Amino acid sequence: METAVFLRLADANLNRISEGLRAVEDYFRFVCPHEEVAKRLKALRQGVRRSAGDALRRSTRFEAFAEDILAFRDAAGDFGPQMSDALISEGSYAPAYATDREMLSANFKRVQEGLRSLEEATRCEGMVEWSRFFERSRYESYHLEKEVVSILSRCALDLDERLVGLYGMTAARPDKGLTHVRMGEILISAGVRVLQYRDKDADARQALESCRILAEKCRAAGVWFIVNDRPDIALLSGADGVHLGQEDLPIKEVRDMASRYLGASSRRFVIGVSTHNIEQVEQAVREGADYIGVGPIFQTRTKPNINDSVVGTALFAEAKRRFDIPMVCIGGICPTNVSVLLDAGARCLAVIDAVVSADDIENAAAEIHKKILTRINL
Ligand code: 3NM
Repeated sequence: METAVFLRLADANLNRISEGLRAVEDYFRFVCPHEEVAKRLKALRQGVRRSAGDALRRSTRFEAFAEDILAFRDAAGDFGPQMSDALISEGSYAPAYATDREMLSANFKRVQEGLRSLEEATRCEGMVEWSRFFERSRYESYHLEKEVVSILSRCALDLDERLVGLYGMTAARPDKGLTHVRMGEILISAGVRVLQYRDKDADARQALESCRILAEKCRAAGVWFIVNDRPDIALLSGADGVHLGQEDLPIKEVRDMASRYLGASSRRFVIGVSTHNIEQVEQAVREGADYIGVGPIFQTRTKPNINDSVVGTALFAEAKRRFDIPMVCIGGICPTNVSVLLDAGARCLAVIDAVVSADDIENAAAEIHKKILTRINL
C-alpha cells in the first residue's frame, strides 16, 4: 500500500472510530448519565486516537509525513457521503433512528468497522503490534456495547432512580375500613416512588377495577405502578409493569404479551421477578428481568409458608456481588432491621406487615422511606 494511501485510510478510520465513540460517550454523559461507562468510552477513544496517532507520527516509515496526518485527508474526494445520500433516496438507509438503542448500535458498528479496517491495514503493512492493538480495542468495544445495552434499559426505565427507598405494597385493613386502593393512596402520600398492587383475594374484575384507579393515582403523583402476578391486569390497567413470582408466566411470554398490547412503548413496561436462591437470580438476569425481588430475608408473617426458606442477607450479598441488576429486598423487614440491609448495600426495601399493621400507616411508611434515602444520601 502506498504510504499516502495508508495514511489516508488511517486518518479516515481514526476519525470514524473517535466520532462513533464520542456519539456514544455523549449519550452517556448527557442523555443517560453514567460516569463509569462514559469514562471507559473516553479511555478507548483517547487510547485509539492518541496512541495510534502518535505511533503513526513516530514510526520511521512515516517520518517524512510525520508533521501532519491531516495532509492526507481528502474529504472532498471521499465518496462516502454521496453513498449515504444514494441509500437514503433508495429507502435503504433510515435518516432517523427509531430508538436510542439503534443509534448506539449504529455507532458501535462504525467503531468496530473502523477498528477492523485499521487492524487489517496495519497487518498488511506488517505492523503486527498495531494490528493486535486494534484487535484488542475492537474486543473492548464489543464488551462495552454489551454493557451499554443493559445500562440503557435501566436508564430508559429510570430503574436506579425509581427503585430507591420503600417499595410500597398494598394490603387491605378491613378492621380499619381500608381497601387496597385506600392503602395505595396512603403509601403514595408517604412518598414512595413505586407502588405494587398485591391482592391475593380479589377476583379479576375487582382487581382490574382497583388497578385502574391506582394506576391513575400513581400517574398523577409520578409514582410507578406495578401489579403483582397478573400481566393481563397490569396491561389492561395501564400499569408501568408487573411483578412475577416463580410460578407466574415466564418473562419472555410476558414481554411478547406486552409488545403485542403496547407496541413500541412496551420497552417501558417493567418486569420484576421474585427470587429465593442464587439459581433463580441467575435465571431472572439471563431472561431479562428489569429488577429482582430477593427474599424472604427474614421470617415473615405475611407469607408464613416460606419461612423455612429464609435467606438472610447472604443471598442478597451474593446476588449483589455477582449480578448487576436492581434488587429489592423483601420479607420480614421492619424499622429495627432496616439498617442491617442498608449496611449490606440495599437501596430498596419492600415492606408489608410493618407498615400496614402500624397505627399510623403513612408515618410508618414515610419513616422507613426516609431512613433509606438518608442513608444513601438522596
Ligand atoms: N414475597 P412482610 S416475602 C410477598 O420472599 C412476599 O419473595 C416474599 O411481607 C419473597 O413485609 C413476602 O410482611 C412477604 O414480611 C413480605
